[in-house]
Amino acid sequence: MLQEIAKKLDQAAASATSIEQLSNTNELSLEDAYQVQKLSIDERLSRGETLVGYKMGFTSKAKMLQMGVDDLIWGRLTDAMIIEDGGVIDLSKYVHPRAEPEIAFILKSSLSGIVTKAQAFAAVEAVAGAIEVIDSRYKNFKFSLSDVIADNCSSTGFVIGAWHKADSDISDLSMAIKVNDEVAASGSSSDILDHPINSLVEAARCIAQSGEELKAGQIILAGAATAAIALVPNQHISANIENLGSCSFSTTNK
Ligand code: OOG
Ligand code: MG
Repeated sequence: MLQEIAKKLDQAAASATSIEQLSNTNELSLEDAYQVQKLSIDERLSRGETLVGYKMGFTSKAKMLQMGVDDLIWGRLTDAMIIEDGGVIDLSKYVHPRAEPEIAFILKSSLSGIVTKAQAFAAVEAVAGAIEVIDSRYKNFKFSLSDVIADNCSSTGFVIGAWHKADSDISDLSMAIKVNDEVAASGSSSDILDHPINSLVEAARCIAQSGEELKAGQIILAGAATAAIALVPNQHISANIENLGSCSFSTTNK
């Protein structure tokens, strides 16, 4: 049964079509929802995609308020989700995509289970500003907590800006997302669990519950600092993050 749901979600993502919320007929336990997520990612891995890291979700008040959900969630990132900085995304490949400004970490050593902030910092190779493109496979971008977890936490793409030294101060950086050079939403890196490093600490803890660990070379997205912005044709989307610079992408004309 979980395998069937995983295939349905994988197909919905691959074909950019929306489906009814699972919770309308059958509310999964959180454990089953994470199992569905894993099985649906296994479908992608069996097609040749590779796991490149993880993303954290609902790590800021702005996101929790926008989506009406108030628990941390995590999803998996594959190489097929990488959008080049300055690249163009084809809107026909998404259901109803949105973009949000994030902070990314790349690790130089593994992190697993309960770790201190100091241990998390020590595992970081570099930090960067990033944009996550999310796309719910559910109608109207509405979901319960278990729905969104099963749907790999709406993961669909991400842009990473230039990498900066691991000891860069990321405690309280202004973060803005711009549409065609106008600020559409802004916040601070401190809006992400008070400090984005706390998101990495949480990532290590949550992912260990599924028997996995964060590994050297993997990328972790700390979660958006602001609400997400709906994508439409002909936009230039950029994230400007104090001291970390900017990164961007554009949308196609339809
Ligand atoms: C779920 C993903 C949340 C974040 O950064 O908080 C997330 C969603 O909003 O669809 O990626
Ligand atoms: Mg996000």
